[in-house]
Amino acid sequence: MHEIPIFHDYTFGDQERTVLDFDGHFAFPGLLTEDAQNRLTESLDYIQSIIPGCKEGHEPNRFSAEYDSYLESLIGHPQMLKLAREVLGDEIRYDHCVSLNRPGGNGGIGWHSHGYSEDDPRYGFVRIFFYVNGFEADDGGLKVVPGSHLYRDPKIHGATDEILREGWLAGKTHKETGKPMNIEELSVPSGTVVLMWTHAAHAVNPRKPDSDTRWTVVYAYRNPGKDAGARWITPEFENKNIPGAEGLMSLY
Ligand SMILES: O=C(O)CCC(=O)C(=O)O
Ligand SMILES: [Fe+2]
Repeated sequence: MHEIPIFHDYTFGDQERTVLDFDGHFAFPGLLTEDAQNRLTESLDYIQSIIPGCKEGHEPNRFSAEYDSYLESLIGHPQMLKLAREVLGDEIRYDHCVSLNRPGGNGGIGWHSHGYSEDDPRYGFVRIFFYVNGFEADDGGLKVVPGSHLYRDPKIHGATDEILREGWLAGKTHKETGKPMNIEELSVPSGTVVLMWTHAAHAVNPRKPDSDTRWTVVYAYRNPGKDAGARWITPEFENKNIPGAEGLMSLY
C-alpha cells in the first residue's frame, strides 16, 4: 500500500509536544524524504498549472487532494496519520488539503488565525505544512506569534506587522509566562514540515519577484465533535475509498 516513506526518522516526544503547546507551532527541518519532495513538487506544479480558468467553488488549490492522486494518497499515509495522531490523539478526521504555492512576486498573506472549537480546547485542529523547497524569512517566509494560539481567537487580523502589534497583539501576554508575545520570522530548509495549532496567529512575507516558486501544501486534521468551517471535501470525495483513510473523511 504505502510502503514508500515520506518522512525521515524524527522524535515527537514530551519535550517536542511541550514546545508545540507552548509556542503553537513546531518545525521539523528537512523531514520530507527526497522522494516525497520530488513527488510533491511534481504534484504541486500540476495543481498550479490547472488553476487558470478552474471551476469556481471547486478550486484545485483549495481541494488539492481531489485533483492529484499522490496528494490524495498522503491523506491516509501511515506516517502522516502517525504524526497527526501524535499531536491530536487517536480519534482524528481529515479536514482539508490546500496547496499554498507562492510564485515569484506573490504577495504573501497578512496576519490571521483559523477557527475550531473555540469554547472547548479538548477538540484540537492541527495544520501540517509541507514546505517542500523551504524558504528564507524575507522570501515567502512564514511568521508566527508564539503563544497566540492559547487565546483560541479565530478572528485575528492584521494586514502588516505594525497593524498586528498595535492591534491584536497590543498588551497581550503569553498565558503561561505573562511575558509579552512577539512576532517571530522563520527560515526553513527544503523538506521542512511545520505543525501549527489552528488558532495560532500567522502570516507570510511576500515572495521576491525573481525567486522561483515556493512549493507548499498543508494537510489539516482535527478531533471530531464540532462543526468544521474550513472542511473542504466534496461529497464524492468523502465517499471515495482512499486506502488508509477509512473512517477519516466524515465530519463526526
Ligand atoms: O502559505 C503559507 O505558508 C501559510 C498559508 C496559511 O496561512 C494557511 O494555510 O493557513
Ligand atoms: Fe492560515
